[in-house]
Amino acid sequence: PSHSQSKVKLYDLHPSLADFRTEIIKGLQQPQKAISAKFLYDKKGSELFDQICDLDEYYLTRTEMGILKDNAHEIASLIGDGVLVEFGSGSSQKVRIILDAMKQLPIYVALDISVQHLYESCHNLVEAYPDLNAIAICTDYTQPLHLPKIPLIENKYKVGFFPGSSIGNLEPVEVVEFLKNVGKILQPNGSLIIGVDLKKERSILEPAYDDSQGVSAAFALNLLTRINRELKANFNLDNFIYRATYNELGRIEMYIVSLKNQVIKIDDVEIEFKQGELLRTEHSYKYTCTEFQSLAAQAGFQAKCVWTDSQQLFSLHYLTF
Ligand code: AVI
Repeated sequence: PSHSQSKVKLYDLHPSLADFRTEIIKGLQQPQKAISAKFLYDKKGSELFDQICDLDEYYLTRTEMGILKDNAHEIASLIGDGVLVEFGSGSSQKVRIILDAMKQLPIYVALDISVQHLYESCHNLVEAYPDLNAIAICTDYTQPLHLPKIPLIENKYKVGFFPGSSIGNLEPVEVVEFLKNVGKILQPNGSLIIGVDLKKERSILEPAYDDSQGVSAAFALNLLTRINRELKANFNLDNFIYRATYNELGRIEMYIVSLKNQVIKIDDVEIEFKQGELLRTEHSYKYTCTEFQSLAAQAGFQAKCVWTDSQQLFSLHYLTF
């Protein structure tokens, strides 16, 4: 029996949660209505996103897991005795594929914004890998950040891990800023393993973001339910639909569409929607390998190697800083 509870060290940097009300109202008062994708992930939203990951049409998760499995030994040897730093660790599932292939477990640092999810996931991980040294840092990894002084990892070779193609939900300019920030955390001589969804035919991409069971639609529309509940708003969900389209900018654009002219109240604030008006919930950019490598180069990363699946659906890049 292992007494692993004490093996997770938690540092809570108390990320300032953006003011939900202020950001939502600001987003809805813009000429092109838009809401930041981070607000999709309340409890229900996180559950729906997990369901999306299991959909037949959503090839991303299983394809990336396959690439990780197929190359786990090479990845493990690249990490060696370095410190593995995961950005947005969520439920820390994919990292297990790497840990399973390591001769000696690395020190694992998990960064995530949700303190409870972070701590529970690290705790479960340490249960499964009793010899793992896990450090959980609660922080908003999309904001410029410094790691606290942790003697165990200071001056050690660090390998960043950012799976899931979450990088695709940032605008390209934000990608460069984010990667610069990642580089600062990993330096000197750090490296990064990052999952990036590849450009491909519309006939594969669009169903992945608008599936036959309507889970993707429910995921987006849950944002309105959340606003109704938390901000005393009166969105009628029957008057809105979800739409996802891939366009020549190389991105999936996800929208909520108003089915009629209507005025919504958020507490005492009125928001007008025209029939057919769009509220943007997310962008999901797709990159060729060379497109992504040149973005990464702008942030000071050198492309060392890229792994893909046999159908060229998804890429996993290994970059050094
Ligand atoms: C989290 N992120 C990588 C997902 C994606 O594929 O862009 C978010 C998502 N939204 C709807 N389906 C998936």
